[in-house]
Amino acid sequence: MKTIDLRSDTVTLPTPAMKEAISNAELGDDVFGEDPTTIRLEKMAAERMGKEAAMLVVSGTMGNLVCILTHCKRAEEVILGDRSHTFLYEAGGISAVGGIHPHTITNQPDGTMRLEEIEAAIRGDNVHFPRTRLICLENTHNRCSGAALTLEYMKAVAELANDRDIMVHLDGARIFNAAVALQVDVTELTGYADSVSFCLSKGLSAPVGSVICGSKEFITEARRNRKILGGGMRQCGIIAAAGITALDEMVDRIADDHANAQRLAQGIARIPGLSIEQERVQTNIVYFDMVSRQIKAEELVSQLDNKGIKILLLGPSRFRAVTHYGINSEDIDLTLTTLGEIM
Ligand code: TLP
Repeated sequence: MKTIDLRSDTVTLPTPAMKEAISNAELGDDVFGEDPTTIRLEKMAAERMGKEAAMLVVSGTMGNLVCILTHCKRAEEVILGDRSHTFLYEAGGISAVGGIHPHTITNQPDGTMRLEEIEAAIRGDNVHFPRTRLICLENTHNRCSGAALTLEYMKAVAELANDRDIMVHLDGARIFNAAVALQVDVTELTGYADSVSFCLSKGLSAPVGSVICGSKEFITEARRNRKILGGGMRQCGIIAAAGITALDEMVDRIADDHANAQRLAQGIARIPGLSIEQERVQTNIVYFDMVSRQIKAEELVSQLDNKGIKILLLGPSRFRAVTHYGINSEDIDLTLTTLGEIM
């Protein structure tokens, strides 16, 4: 029986082409700057993101941490959403490692932070205050229904930041999902950020890795911060090779994941006892809720699990299902039938 694993797009396994690329990868020691495959991926990633330079890192968490460490010194402040991945799920790394102060602002259901709230959060010059150095955006926004932040919003934040001499970092773990959903080139979105971190190992299906992108100067400094974190890798062409295949072959098919997420959301809307804000489903992430009192949320998850279907429980009655390369439309239909039967 096939497991239908909808817990995350991080569960995707490498494609046959990636495995082949991995086994044929030309390798060297990347800490000496001598791994040709990593150099190729970094050049390609920088071009795709419209930035001067790029650097491979182990994970999205490391990507955000290295970028934020590179922008901010100790006791400086970063403005970020209260539902952002960096605030919720990165183990407090920016404070623990960098002594960087997080200033959270409410994330609206569409993943934005209100501009006037960002503006009000920027500190004046006063000895009592930390200095505001950075604003972090997340696109797509994981905890906010996988929402894609629009070009207009990204531009407005960038203008606000530029006026105040503040940098913008983009957690673009799923930036290609945003570009596909908005039907824009990814560089149109990344153009509004000074640094970007994007993941190879989510919707793009590579086994490991994220890439950070920015100016040459920024990436040179980031290389030192990655080293501090123990993230200097040797023959990481093994990882980069799959990343190159991911960028070459896996971006366009993301539209299928979005179509499957729509199919799932539409089906869930028809199942009594479940509720979903269907209009919020824009990309590959589907949140829905249990409203029936006849079955507990944990019970639904475990009954699905017994039938080989995995979803995440992310609150007392809130579920998340994420579509990806390992999921096709029949899997969605089987999930819906099973959900309907259990409910
Ligand atoms: N998100 C994971 C979990 O950590 C929640 C998931 O399953 O969605 N930024 C964003 C927006 C993310 O969603 C994630 C991972 C990361 C950063 C961190 O990436 P990794 O897991 O590679 O450290």
